[in-house]
Amino acid sequence: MKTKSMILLLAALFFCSVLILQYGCKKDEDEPEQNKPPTAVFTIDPTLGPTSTIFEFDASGCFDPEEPISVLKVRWDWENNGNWDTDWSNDKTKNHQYSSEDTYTVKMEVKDTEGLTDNTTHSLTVDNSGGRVVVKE
Ligand SMILES: [Ca+2]
Ligand SMILES: [Ca+2]
Repeated sequence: MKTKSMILLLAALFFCSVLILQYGCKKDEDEPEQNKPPTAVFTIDPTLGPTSTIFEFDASGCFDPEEPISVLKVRWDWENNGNWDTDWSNDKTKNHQYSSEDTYTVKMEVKDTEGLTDNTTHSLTVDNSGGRVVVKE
């Protein structure tokens, strides 16, 4: 009777070990470390001004599910012409001045350390009229 109990106990222990091992392995398969892309966010201050304006661009609102903002890199295209005007940088703020009046679309791209990216655009207006409305009489 005692031997039978021992065998049952050992069998139970073995069965439990197999279950634990299987669960452990399965858990690893179900939760691979999957990197997700960052999210591009930036602000422009001001969004309207004359050609003397030094516009300030701030991408410190960017975020990533896995990594802190300090390791994310950003780059800028001041007129969204497809040519990046800055190199990748950890510095999230930039200044830029426009030499001619126009409405510009600014594009910013953010990249995490594994190379996943996101980008977004905002527009600003360079206008030397001072925002005055010209009224015709
Ligand atoms: Ca990421
Ligand atoms: Ca450009």
